[in-house]
Amino acid sequence: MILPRNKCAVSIPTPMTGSQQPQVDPATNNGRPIPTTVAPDHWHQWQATHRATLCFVIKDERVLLIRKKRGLGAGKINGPGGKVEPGESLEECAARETREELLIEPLGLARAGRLKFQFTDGYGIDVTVYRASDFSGTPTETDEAVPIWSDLDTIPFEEMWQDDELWFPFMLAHRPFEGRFIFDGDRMVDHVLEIAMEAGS
Ligand code: 6OG
Repeated sequence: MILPRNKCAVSIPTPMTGSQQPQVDPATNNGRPIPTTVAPDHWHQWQATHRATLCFVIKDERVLLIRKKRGLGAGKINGPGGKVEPGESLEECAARETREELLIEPLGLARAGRLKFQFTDGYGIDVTVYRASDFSGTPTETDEAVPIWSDLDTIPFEEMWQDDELWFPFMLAHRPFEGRFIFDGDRMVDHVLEIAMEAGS
């Protein structure tokens, strides 16, 4: 795999199933090929069904997570986040979703990385991850989420999406990351993670 000079790749091999060729499904991806592996040539024309964000408040050696009550990944532990609304910037989306789901205002937002997810049923979601260094207000349960503080050394990855364990350490280390993932339902079937060599902001 050829990577930009300031990137390195971390990839744990996963078994590939099915055809190695991109499939065309006009119903779900505007006629564009749907990637079936993370090989770069499958992603040149990739367009997500939705753009979305995640926001992780990290303070005093703890990270603020949620138990998600509805939407994609309901029942799992994740960060607050959701789909970008028309006219909204990614950062505005991350802050709004955190306000709506936990009734707090995230402060000191910084872009941490980007995750491109292609599901085998044709759905694709392009997620920008933010870190926040502080917040105002009190994390509160809402219709959408239950707040959960986790120590950084006991993050409950077994209750999170399978990809999280791969990129979380780089988010915590302020190392910008970019990943591409193929999911079959809940199961990650292929992935690649590219990490910037130098720490970000
Ligand atoms: P709503 O349905 O809530 O937007 N999301 C994922 N997050 C992680 N960590 N791993 C995945 O692996 C994910 N797929 C989606 C992005 C969906 C929310 O779910 C996140 C959004 O915050 C497949 O509007």
